[in-house]
Amino acid sequence: MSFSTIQFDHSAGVARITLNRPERLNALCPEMFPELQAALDRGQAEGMRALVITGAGRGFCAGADLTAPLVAGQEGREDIGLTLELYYNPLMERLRALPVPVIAAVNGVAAGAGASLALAADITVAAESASFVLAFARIGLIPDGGATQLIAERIGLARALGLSLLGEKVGAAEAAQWGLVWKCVPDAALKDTVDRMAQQLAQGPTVGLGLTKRAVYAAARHSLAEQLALERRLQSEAGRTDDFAEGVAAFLAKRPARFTGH
Ligand code: T3D
Repeated sequence: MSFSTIQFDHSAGVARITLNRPERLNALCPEMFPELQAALDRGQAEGMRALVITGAGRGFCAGADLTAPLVAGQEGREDIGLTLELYYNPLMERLRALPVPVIAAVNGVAAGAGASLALAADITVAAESASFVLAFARIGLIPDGGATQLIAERIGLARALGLSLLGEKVGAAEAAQWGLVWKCVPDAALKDTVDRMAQQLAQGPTVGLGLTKRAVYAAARHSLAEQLALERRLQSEAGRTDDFAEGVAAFLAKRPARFTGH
């Protein structure tokens, strides 16, 4: 599949998806969802070991394209809920389930479902001039794309409700102070910071990192006993990898580990 609304490249284990509709602040249009899914298929088929999502131009993603809404359902009986079910939800669930780390490099405003996308990443790094705005309230919708859960989990109910109900913009520095994002960096440093991070992850013990992501996300919905049981199961898997053997051997030999991702 060739891409018209995104760019995709993959080099040395790092796949990069760039939302590429800068004139609309990379708003999510109907063509973008199949392209995003196809890019993820390609990355997985090519053995990506880390994924970066970013935006072209001055925005990260302005959420749903309000000039070309993605409507699902029969004519006259369109249902935004069905649109979510068919397009948004599968994307968010797929990012969560990807067995490799996902980094959002938030280069500018992330609004509506664009904020959800930025926060669906495992690590969100924001440029100083970036901002987050739950614009849903301004148009009579509820936060979607997982935002009602993702935001409260990161910053607590008081701030999640404030942002959701007031639709106020929060800048990257404050977002980092609140724990909404991992780091806020100077604009000029965003690309290098994220590239270095992605390379580090892509050269890491991929299976262990994927299992780590699974365990951390599962924790919020488990009792301690359930979580301990999950850790026991996933650690068995991690302990059988070549990378575990290599990590221990490298430590004992006082040399850097050479992980293969197996
Ligand atoms: O049906 C479904 O798909 C349901 C799913 C819904 C999920 C959602 O995401 S709902 C929320 C949708 N998003 C918004 O409501 C955000 C709308 N945009 C804004 O509030 C502002 O543009 C921003 C706060 C994001 C940025 O403001 P600013 O001042 O930096 O830029 P701007 O001038 O408003 O925008 C620049 C251009 O991008 C402008 O086009 P123009 O006038 O230069 O031709 C603007 O219209 C366009 N643009 C920005 N956001 C969108 C958009 N075009 C289409 N859809 C957008 N969401």
